[in-house]
Amino acid sequence: MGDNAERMRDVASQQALGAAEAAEMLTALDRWELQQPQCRFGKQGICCRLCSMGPCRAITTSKGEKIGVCGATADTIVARNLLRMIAGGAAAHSDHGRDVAHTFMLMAEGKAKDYGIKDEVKLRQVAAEYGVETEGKSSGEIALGLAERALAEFGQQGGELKLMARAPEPRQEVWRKAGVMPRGIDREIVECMHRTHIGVDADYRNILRHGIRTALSDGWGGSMIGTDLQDVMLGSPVPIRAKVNLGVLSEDKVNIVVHGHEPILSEMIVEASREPELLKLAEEKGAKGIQLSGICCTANEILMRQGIPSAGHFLQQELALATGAVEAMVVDVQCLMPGLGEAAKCFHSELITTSPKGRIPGARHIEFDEERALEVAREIVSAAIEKFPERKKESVNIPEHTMDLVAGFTAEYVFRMLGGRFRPSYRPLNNGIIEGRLRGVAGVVGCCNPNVQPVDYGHVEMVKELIRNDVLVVQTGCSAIACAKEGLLAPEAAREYAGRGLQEICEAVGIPPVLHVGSCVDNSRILVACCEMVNEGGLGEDISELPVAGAAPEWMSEKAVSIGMYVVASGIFTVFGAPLPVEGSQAVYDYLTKEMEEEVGARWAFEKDPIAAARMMIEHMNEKRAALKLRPMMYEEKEPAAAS
Ligand code: SF4
Ligand code: MSK
Repeated sequence: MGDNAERMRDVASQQALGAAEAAEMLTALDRWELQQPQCRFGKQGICCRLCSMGPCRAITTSKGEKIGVCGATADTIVARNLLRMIAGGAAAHSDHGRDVAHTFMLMAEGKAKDYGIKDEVKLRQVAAEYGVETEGKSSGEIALGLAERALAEFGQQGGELKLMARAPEPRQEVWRKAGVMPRGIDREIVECMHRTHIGVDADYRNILRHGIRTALSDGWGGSMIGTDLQDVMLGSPVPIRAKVNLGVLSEDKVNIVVHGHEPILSEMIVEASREPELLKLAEEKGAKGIQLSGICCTANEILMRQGIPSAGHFLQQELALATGAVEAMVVDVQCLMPGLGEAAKCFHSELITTSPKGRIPGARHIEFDEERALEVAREIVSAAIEKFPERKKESVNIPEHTMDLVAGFTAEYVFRMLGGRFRPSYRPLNNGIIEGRLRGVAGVVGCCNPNVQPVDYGHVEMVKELIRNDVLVVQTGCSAIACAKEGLLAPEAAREYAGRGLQEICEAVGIPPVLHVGSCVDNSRILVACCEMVNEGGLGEDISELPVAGAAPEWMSEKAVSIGMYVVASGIFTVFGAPLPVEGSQAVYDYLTKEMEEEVGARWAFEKDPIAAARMMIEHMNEKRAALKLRPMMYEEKEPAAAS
């Protein structure tokens, strides 16, 4: 297997890769090497197995056309495959949102007694948007009304999703005109599956437009509902200091690592892990306490709200186990590697699945029940404690590295904070852009992927290039964790890495140049922040006029595809590192990278070199600034940096 310094960027992960090798534990990076060379047809999106006349690879005929047995062209096959990816991603986010709404309903009905209303202001604000009567009503009554309306969005059959109305009016008109306004969340996802069944939709543009509609139902529907109701029920995050990387695991405490995406159970595990009885039990078993940490977006959720440290991102899940110090890894849904089952067997670690939707062979299953949430959490924490005596000291290898970060920024809090506590407003942010102190805002999000090595290279180099050119960066998901490990999410990073204009703003307000806004569903916060920027005035009438851009330099999941599509469809130029699997169709490629601009005011781009990709984003912001006739930037643009 390769040189670990060339495989992963951070030293802690390199060390853990060494520990995995010593324990003969295969990681995703090892399995990725075993997969080389990967299938060219799959990469180009021209492999179809939608019916059993196939599987077909779009084969070139004597007339030069690429077709499958049924006559589907490469354009049709590529578009259908992409639509199914969007359906998968939107389904994952939206089912998360549905589960949150379901728990919210149980809470409002008094059945999920361990939950309550933690953000009354947001409850009233969101309820009002949904048309729920708030005047003279108790928070319980309002919550019940909101739960009913939010849940109804999933099964809605016609009309428009409620939260689409958060977008500026011209944006809504763009969606209506293009025929991509989502009608109901589940409806759009089901229709993806219908249209891609053999013999239905063969027009690639028609297929892709439904992809846009489905992705919008994720970003402005399922994901936004998830974020909003989580904030109301679990509390809206506020900036909080914490630590990140594998070194957050403890040598002498019971280590519990929560992993996946939904904070509903993990919030309860946080509570249980602080209970005196369980701390006493841990001591009785010889531990000095309980160390809770997280992986992936479950980590981001409890990091944002509780300051619980993050042990790492998607490609560090097996590495956390390789430290030999994890008593229990508790997983819910999404981004859980099936390989965890085998990895856990190399040590004393217990892998605990908790969702009926996400079971893994070899794992113990303790099923979550919203109506007994804290009780289930206690059971899980006890199970972890019981494992502590089995830990073998000689197998423990915890890398020492950790990094400080500040997380917990939201659309409501962060930009208003720029306006100070007593004058909450987006005005200072907009003014910073108008005056040329800030070039614009970039959302850099998404996964990490063994296709980009050393892992994290794409995120870190892109973000450094952006902030040194006075671009404020907002992040979610694994991208945020990757940059946090590098120290980019600490306030001190402004002085070290940011351009002078961004530095002045960060120092005046006391924020890092890179803001952690949450988990994958929380990309909806970025959409809301863009709406607020437009509403504040001075930067055009629509999101597509803003000097903003999006990126996912190391994307891998279907969710990332859905996110990319709804971000572009919301009017934001977006660059992915590796191209989507569409290169088998020039027509689909052109639709995404050119035609979408005419239809929705923004387009996709693909660029593997993260610095070159950052320059594309900077160039885009410069063009938008020029179109808005904003003042020239106060400080000069810098020449592209050499990779660090
Ligand atoms: Fe082949 Fe058409 Fe069946 Fe796809 S749907 S497997 S292209 S015959
Ligand atoms: S966890 S979807 S690897 S960002 Fe949200 Fe990370 Fe991507 Fe999963």
